[in-house]
Formats: sequence, C-alpha cells, structure tokens
Amino acid sequence: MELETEMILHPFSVHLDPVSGIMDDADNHIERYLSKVADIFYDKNAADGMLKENGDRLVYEVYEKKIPQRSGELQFCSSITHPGKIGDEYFMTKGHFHVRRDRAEIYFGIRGSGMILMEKENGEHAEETLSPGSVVYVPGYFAHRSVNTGAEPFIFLAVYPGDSGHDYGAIEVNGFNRIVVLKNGRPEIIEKKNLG
Ligand code: M6P
Ligand code: ZN
Repeated sequence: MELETEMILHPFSVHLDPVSGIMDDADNHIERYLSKVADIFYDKNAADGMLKENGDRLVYEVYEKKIPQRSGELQFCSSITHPGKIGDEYFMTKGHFHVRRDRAEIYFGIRGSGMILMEKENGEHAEETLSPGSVVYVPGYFAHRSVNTGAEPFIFLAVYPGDSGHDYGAIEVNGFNRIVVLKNGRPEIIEKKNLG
C-alpha cells in the first residue's frame, strides 16, 4: 500500500504562454538546432548553404514536465516550431513513432498554423492542418511530424499516454514518404518518390 501511495502524483498546474509557447516550471527544455537536424530536410545542399551563410538556427523547441512513464499518467508538452524553410521545405520536427505503437496523441493548436504529417509503417498516411483552437487526434501506430507552414511560431500543446515513449529509429533511417513545400505561393504535400 505504501508503494501505491507514493506513485500517486500531487495535482499541479503550469502556465503556457500562448505567444511564446514557454511553459513555466517546465522540467525539460529541448532545443533542436539546424546543425543537429539538417538531415531531416530533403535538400541537403540547401541545409549546408543555410548553415554556412546564416549560421545555426533554432528549428524547434519543446517544453515538458517530468511525468512518470507509466500507463495511467499523461505526458504533456508545448511544442514551438519556428518559421523558416530549407530550400522550399518548411521547418519541421524530426517526427517519431511511439515505442508502444498503439499509444495515441492529441494536439491542441495555440498559435500560428501548420500541418501534422502522419504515416504508418505500412505506408498508410494522413495529413491534418492545425491552427489556434483546432485539435488533431493522432491515433496509435501513426508516426507524427509537425510542420510550420506559416510566418509566425507554430505553437501547440501535445498530450499523450505516460508510457508512450519516443521511437526515432525508423524515421531517422527512412524519413517520411511525404514532405511539405512552398509551391505556387502555398503549402503543398509532395511524395518524395516524385521528386527529381
Ligand atoms: C510534440 C510531441 C512531443 C515531441 C515534440 C517534438 O510536441 O509529439 O512528444 O517530442 O513534438 O517532436 P520530435 O520528438 O519528433 O522531435
Ligand atoms: Zn508522439
């Protein structure tokens, strides 16, 4: 019984600034710079060129609370993907599967606008736009990546089961099958296999 009581968290609240995306009292602040995520963009020369000409850039950041990684609890974080492009491809997150593949995730849009790319291991895919006030449901088994298609920071709250875990392995090797680029003045989803 002692152990069970210890496992019960004390209720708490945090403040998530809707303009900056900063979560007060976060336990973790993850910052992903272009130099560390350059490989996720399809135009490697454009990424290299940008690094050489403009130096490093913050592509996205995440503020999260430290919640026990067990079923029953909920992980949550604020996600801020900055505006920018590598060549014609928008700034985006690395993307991941959940270690426990069946675990779902909810995104609640706070600022800016973007697209959530989702892909299953069998190739099935879906894309949803996310903007302030909208909610995207990412079912289990879908890898998910967020893309900032706007001119301001793309900020949302993410909530997912405590024991989901992040699996980057397959994504790091193969990436996603689709990318989001600026074409004819608007975001367009392109199949990577159709790129020249
Ligand atoms: C969202 C959530 C987080 C994730 C973050 C960054 O906020 O899905 O769990 O960590 O995006 O994405 P990634 O981990 O793929 O780099
Ligand atoms: Zn996730």
